[in-house]
Amino acid sequence: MKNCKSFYTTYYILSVISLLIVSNAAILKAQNVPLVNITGRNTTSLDGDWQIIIDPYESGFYDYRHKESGNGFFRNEIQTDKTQLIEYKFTKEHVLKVPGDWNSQDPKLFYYEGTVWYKKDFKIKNILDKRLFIYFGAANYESIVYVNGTKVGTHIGGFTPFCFEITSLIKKGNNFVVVKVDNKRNMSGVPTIMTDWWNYGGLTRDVYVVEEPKTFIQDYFIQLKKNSFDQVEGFVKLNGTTSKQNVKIEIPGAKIEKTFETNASGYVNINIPVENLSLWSPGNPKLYKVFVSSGNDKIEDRIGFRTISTNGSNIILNGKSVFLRGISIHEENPLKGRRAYSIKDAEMLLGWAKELGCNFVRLAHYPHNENMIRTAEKMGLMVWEETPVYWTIDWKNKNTLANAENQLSEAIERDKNSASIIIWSMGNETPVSDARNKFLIALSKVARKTDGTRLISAAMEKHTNEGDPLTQIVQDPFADYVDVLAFNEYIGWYEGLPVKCSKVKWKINYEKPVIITEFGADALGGYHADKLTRFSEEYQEDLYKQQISMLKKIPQLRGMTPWILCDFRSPRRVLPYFEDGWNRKGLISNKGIKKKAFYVLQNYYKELKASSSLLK
Ligand code: GCB
Repeated sequence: MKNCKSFYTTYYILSVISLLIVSNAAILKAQNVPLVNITGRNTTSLDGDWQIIIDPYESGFYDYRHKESGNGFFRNEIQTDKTQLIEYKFTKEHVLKVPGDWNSQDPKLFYYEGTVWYKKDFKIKNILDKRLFIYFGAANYESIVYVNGTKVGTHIGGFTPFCFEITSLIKKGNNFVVVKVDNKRNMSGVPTIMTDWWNYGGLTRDVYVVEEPKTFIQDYFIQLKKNSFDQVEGFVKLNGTTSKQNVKIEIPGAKIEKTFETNASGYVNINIPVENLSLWSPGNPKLYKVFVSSGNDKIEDRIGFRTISTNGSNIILNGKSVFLRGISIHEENPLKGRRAYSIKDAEMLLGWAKELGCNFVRLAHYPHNENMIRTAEKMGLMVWEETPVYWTIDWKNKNTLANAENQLSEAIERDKNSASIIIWSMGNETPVSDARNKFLIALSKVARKTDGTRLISAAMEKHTNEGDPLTQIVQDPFADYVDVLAFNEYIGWYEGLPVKCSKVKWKINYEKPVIITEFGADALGGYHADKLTRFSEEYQEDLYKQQISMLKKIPQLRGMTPWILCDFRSPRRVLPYFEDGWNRKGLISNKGIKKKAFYVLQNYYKELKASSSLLK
């Protein structure tokens, strides 16, 4: 009992100290400072081994009354006196690799959903005349960051970058960062508790310390003006100035050099006349070197220039109609059964898409890492980028909407200079209701306001005409707000057998381009049977043949992204032997086997490329 009392006294004192640290942190007013083009900046990588503590009860965060104590794992855990009670310790033996999900790195963490604390020591040689930031490519789902024992910020959302200023906390020499990463699902989150993909937790993408001069280039938007081939438009935004500054933009390959003057807060809209740019397209993935400079700061980027619009039911790329030969992809390396994060992962996945004959990929169901976007851009693949507004969102909850808007804004902030991205998707398979319509309309307004150059869509649902089950229609008020009408359908898998495809009629009363964002069937790679046997490669092959014949009859059809390039892990897929925790709709198995349906789609895409007057 006595011991117990002294324990609680110590505990109380620790909590008070911690509270002081926490309130001190509040004074910092840390906020996310989005930095465009992270790889073009002066960075030190914090990738590699991070020490970890697995903390399912969040003891490092809550006290025994479940009150936020801030007590614990972010503080320097060095024991100064043997009587001091410390019940936690980061050790060299308990480490995880960053970038990387925790599930695939330690069998104990395979199904884990909760908190893991990460710690990394780092050195800063010189702090004079610099501003320092800590940048996370992404961490799923909620992260709290502490530097040298002080809380610097919180971020919600598993797929977009966040960055905090740490200048005032850094000492010359040794420093350390601790991050509490929590991937617990919740009903008001984005996504919610129900998804058909693995809830990989952890510091899943690269982490950097970024060094900047006092005034630096935080953000820029440099793209062709909507529907124009002779004007580049956008803005440059400096951070750290209170007076007007000059900003120079150079594109040596296009003989462009122009200087602008910002307003006193460091912001300027730009407009540059251009001539004869070599336009980016799948057949010509031309990227220009672009330099943005101001004062002591200069950033190099590679930017492609193209236009994208619609006209009636056509999608117009650089003035010509284009058919989107696509495929859907999850951000997962199927051969390793883990999150994809590296350039190599991106080259493997997108290389398979190229082999399939694609000029377009749907990066489902959340913003993928920047390597995917930049590799797609280099390879000449157009991209559909999506927010994790998926299935069962808490439509009436204002915080949920703010969260979704924030995740969308962060994705656009990061990728707005990428020629490959042609469509922002507001979400996937969200059931029509007033509250849902308002939610999606609000999101689409954010997208249009932040980026007036690209198209907007959402993977919607199709419906069946009442009284006539074979007539398929799209009846969704949100269709009025999109540029491209996209929907998923599983005729022949969740809905009847493949032969049903030959019987249905489509009545789509919109003069807008139509993309089928999903169709598919599960097949276990290497399992062969007749074409009516579920889970066989032959069933999936037949389904693809029947789907393609059916879809060709939709007059407004301008593209498709069947579900999906590779088998992917999903805890919903519990059927022994055939599924074993994998969604088997991949055209490529998790062992790298190309299933028969791969070749059906490949042949169709070859045919389209050879015969079509549409752009190749
Ligand atoms: C869908 C979802 C996708 C699933 C897929 C399936 O409609 O959009 O996330 O994985 O169906 O396999 O059921």
